[in-house]
Amino acid sequence: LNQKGCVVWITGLSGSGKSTLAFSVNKELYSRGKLSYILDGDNLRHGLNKNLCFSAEDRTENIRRVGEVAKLFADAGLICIASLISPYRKDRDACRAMLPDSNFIEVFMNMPLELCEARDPKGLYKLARAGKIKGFTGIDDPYEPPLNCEIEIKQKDGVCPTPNAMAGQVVSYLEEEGYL
Ligand code: GGZ
Repeated sequence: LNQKGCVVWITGLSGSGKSTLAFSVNKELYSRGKLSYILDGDNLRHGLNKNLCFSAEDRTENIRRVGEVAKLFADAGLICIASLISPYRKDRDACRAMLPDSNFIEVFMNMPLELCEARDPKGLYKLARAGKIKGFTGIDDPYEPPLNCEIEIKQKDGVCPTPNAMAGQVVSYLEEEGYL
């Protein structure tokens, strides 16, 4: 395997498109013969992190564990794509600090709350607005946007980039940095 590992860390609100981006990047890397692996917050909460809820402490522990696992994948030479809300800046920075700095690539899904809420793929925003879910990120729980992310994905003229275009942004960056 001739491949330099790294962590692509995708952060953003629920419904901002993190998983879609992760799958799209994964697919493009596969087609280029590169080994990658997705760590998705929602999925890991069914296994590795099933004892964790959504308090600030549990989210911090969730991010810490996934950061450690992502580091192992990167050490093994894979491009590890982590997709979690990861609402706290200090938690993301702690994951960055686990790796040589340039090996942690933070991708911010900078989508307006209104858009995420309108998509509401699992109906969770609706439940949060109705008070049936407490502490939902963006509604009654904080999200701290990155200050120095490597990649920002956002709308242009009120239009969202396609999954392919979003993945293109990430893949171009990986190319420039010598990972591909
Ligand atoms: C935020 C919640 C919550 C609360 C359940 N707040 O969009 P989804 O549904 O599929 O993914 C979200 C997932 C968040 O898990 P993460 O591990 O990424 O969160 S964190 O990084 O903050 O630890 C959402 C669902 O779980 N979900 N309750 N209260 N999202």
